[in-house]
Amino acid sequence: MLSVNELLGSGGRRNSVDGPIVISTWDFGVAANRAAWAVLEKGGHALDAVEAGVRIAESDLNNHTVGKGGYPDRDGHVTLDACIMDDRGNCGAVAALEHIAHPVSVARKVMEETPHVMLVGGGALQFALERGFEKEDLLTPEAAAAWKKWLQQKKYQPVINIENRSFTTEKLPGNQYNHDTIGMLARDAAGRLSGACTTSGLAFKMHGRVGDSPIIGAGLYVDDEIGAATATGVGEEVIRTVGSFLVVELMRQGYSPEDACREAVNRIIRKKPETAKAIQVGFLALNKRGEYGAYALQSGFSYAVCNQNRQDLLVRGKSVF
Ligand code: SD4
Repeated sequence: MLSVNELLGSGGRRNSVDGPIVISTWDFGVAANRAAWAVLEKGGHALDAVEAGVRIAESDLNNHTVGKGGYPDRDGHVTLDACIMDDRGNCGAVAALEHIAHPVSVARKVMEETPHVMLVGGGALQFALERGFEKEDLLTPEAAAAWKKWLQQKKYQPVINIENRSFTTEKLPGNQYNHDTIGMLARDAAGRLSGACTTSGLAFKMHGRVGDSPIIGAGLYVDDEIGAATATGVGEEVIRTVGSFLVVELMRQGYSPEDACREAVNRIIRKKPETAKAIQVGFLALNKRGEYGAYALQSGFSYAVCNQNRQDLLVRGKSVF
């Protein structure tokens, strides 16, 4: 994987490309983007691209974060949150879903085959099984071992940038007390926008806790007239500020994607200044013209960009702190 941070990191307020583009959160976004690109380069729909893309992160057992292999809640249950949204305002979500390795695909079925937007817990599982999804044990031996180790101290403290492998200043292997999320945004050859977001949520959360990731407007928002945004980090602060919707609305007012993300981050700081210093939240945005940008509370956030010029770009996100 190529780590390039200088190309877009400085002065690039309005990075843009012609043609299809897909962007996604964190280092593992590079691999996920490739799967999305396979759809986009053939002229496929942005919705199919984002679903295919984030499924890569969901199936990666070494990613103790998203899908199978994710760290469990404090009672040992792996509970998954995901949502998806298309260019026509259609959206679907699942929250606190257990035993299904690809929650984003269940979310898409909620969107396409029910009159609802979100199904949770046992109801979401029932729906998934009815639609033919396989019931699996999602708790891998490695994740179970991490949970048992955590139980010895039971300290619940999300670690900043646990998602990041490239730009962090922390040594990561011991920092297993958090999770990461993949948020992905795409514009296809026809100019249509879509997005998806999927996670196992914060590690060792309370049973039943739902973060921002499956909540339309918080973890993800797409408005085909304007642009799309997604969030990662401590979901409570993203929900409080309806972060992704805010980013899209700021772009509607004329903000560039990067400036919109920065303003959303500043909103978190203004509401909870002390909390904001101790946590990570990052926003990623793409507008209708294919311009993209990101901003985070803390340094160490990264995002991946894929387009016709280059499929493996990893960008260091700017930050307030
Ligand atoms: C959550 N936002 O459940 C997710 C976690 C996350 O990077 O994004 N981590 O709050």
